[in-house]
Amino acid sequence: MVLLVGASGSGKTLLLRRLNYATLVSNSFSSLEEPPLTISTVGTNLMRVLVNKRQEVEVRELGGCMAPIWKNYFNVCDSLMFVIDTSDKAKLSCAFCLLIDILAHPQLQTVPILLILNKIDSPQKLSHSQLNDYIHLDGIVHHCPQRIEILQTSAKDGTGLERVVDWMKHHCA
Ligand SMILES: Nc1nc2c(ncn2[C@@H]2O[C@H](COP(=O)(O)OP(=O)(O)OP(=O)(O)O)[C@@H](O)[C@H]2O)c(=O)[nH]1
Ligand SMILES: [Mg+2]
Repeated sequence: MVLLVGASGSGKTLLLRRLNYATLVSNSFSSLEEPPLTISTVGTNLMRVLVNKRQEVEVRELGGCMAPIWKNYFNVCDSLMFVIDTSDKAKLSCAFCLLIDILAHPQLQTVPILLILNKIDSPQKLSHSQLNDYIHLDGIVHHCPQRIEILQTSAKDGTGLERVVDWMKHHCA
């Protein structure tokens, strides 16, 4: 089981729907339709993603508003994906606090983690190096015991989603 977490509005539900649709229905990450409307996840949202021809992985999104009880799911996860909205400077400090909490949690010390810098299609997006200036992202990653990878995505236009599936293939299957 993969956990998908991140602040409210960072794009988890859209990302998960895209991954589910692209791997199990359309078999393509390009020519995506307009993003479907999403509503804030109050609770959790479980979907399957096909990571290779025969193997499906279950991904459970935990809504941002559920952050105080995310920890109740840490004992059932093999890996974790954390989504950051790169287009919203005002919410970066919230993302930072949530991320630090996750990385420091005793049950997650050996869990592989994918940091997803989402919404890179947005004109307001902050680059990886700007995120380093704001929340010292590479420093955080460098000082953690977990194996952490960072990918940039747009759940809106599909950029980077194949690489997310690739990561899942190696760390979740
Ligand atoms: N421009 C752009 N918008 C995105 C992207 N990903 C998600 N969004 C939009 O961001 C808004 C919030 O997306 P959700 O997927 O509902 O966010 P969430 O992380 O699931 O939020 P919670 O369920 O409240 O925790 C929606 O309007 C999405 O269409 C992206 O890559 N680019
Ligand atoms: Mg959601």
